[in-house]
Amino acid sequence: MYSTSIGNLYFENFIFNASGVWCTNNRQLSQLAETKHCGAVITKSCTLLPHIGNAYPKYHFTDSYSINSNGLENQGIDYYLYNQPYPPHKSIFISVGGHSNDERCDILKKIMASKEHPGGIELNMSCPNLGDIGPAYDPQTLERSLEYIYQQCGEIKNTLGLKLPPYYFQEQFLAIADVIDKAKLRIDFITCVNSVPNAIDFDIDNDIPVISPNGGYGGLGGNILPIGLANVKSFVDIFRKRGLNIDVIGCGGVQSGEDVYKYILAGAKAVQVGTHLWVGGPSVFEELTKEFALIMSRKGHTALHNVVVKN
Ligand code: RRO
Repeated sequence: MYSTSIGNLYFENFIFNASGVWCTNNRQLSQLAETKHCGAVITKSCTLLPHIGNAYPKYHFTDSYSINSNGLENQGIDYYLYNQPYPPHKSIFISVGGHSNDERCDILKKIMASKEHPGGIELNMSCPNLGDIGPAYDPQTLERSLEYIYQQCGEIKNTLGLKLPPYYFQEQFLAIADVIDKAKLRIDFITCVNSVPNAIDFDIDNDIPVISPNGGYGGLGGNILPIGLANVKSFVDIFRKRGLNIDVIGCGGVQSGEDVYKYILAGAKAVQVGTHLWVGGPSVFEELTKEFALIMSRKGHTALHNVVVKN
C-alpha cells in the first residue's frame, strides 16, 4: 500500500471511494471501513435532514460508464455524524451537500459543534442534478458561497476541501484557482472531478431515456478519465506555480492500476473510485492497489512522490 496525506490527515493507502458510491447507509460505510485497501471513507453528500432524492430509475451503469440523477438521496447529517461504526484507525470524510449556502452552513455548524468528527470535510460545490446547481460552476458564485460560509461558520478546523465540477478552459482553471487562493476560508484540498453534467443515453428496446428524472439527463461517470486527469494537472500546475499548499484528489474514470498511476502522474495525492466501485464492489480497492504496485515496482518507484510527469 502507498501512504499519503491530505491536509493534516494521514492515510495508509491513497485510494478512496468517491462520494455517492457505496456510502449512503451503515452497511455500505462499514464495508468500506473494513476494506483494508480503501484508504479513507467518504460519505454520500448529505443534507441537514434525510432526503429522498429523485425518482427511480435514476442510475444507469455499464462496465465503461454511468449516468446518475440521484438527487442527493441521503440519511441526513446526524446519521453520518453520530450513527456510524467507523473504526478509529480509518479516516472519514463527511461530504457536505445541501441545496443552498444556508443549508451548507447549518450542516457545517453541526459538524463543528459535535466534536464527533476529527476527519475531513469535502464540501460538494458541484452537484449537477439539483434545480439549484452547485456554486462551483461559476467562479463568482463560488466566491460568494465561500465568503458566506466563512461569515457564518468562521474558521473550520477539520481538513477542508471542495468537490469541483469538470472545467474545460485555462481561463476557468485560473479563475477558480484565484477564488480558492483569495478565500478567507482555508481550503486544504480540492477533489477533481464530479460527474460530467447533463449526459443522456437511450434504451432502444423501449425508445426512452435510460434514467427518468430531469428528462433523462444526469451526471456522466466512468469513461471520463482524460477530463479528470486534465483537471487535476491544470490545478496542480497552477497551485505549484503560485506556491499554494493545496492538495488535489483525482476522481473520474478509474478502472485499472494504470488509470490510478496516471492520476498520480498528473499530480494527485489521492485517487477516488466511483463507477468502477459501483460495478465491482469493495474488492476493487485491493485489485487497483495491486495493479498500481506492479507498475510502481516495474518503474523502480517506492513512494507516490517518485512519480513525476516529464513535461
Ligand atoms: O446526488 C446526486 O445526484 C449527485 C451528486 Br450530490 C453529485 O455530487 N454528483 C452526482 O453525480 N450526483
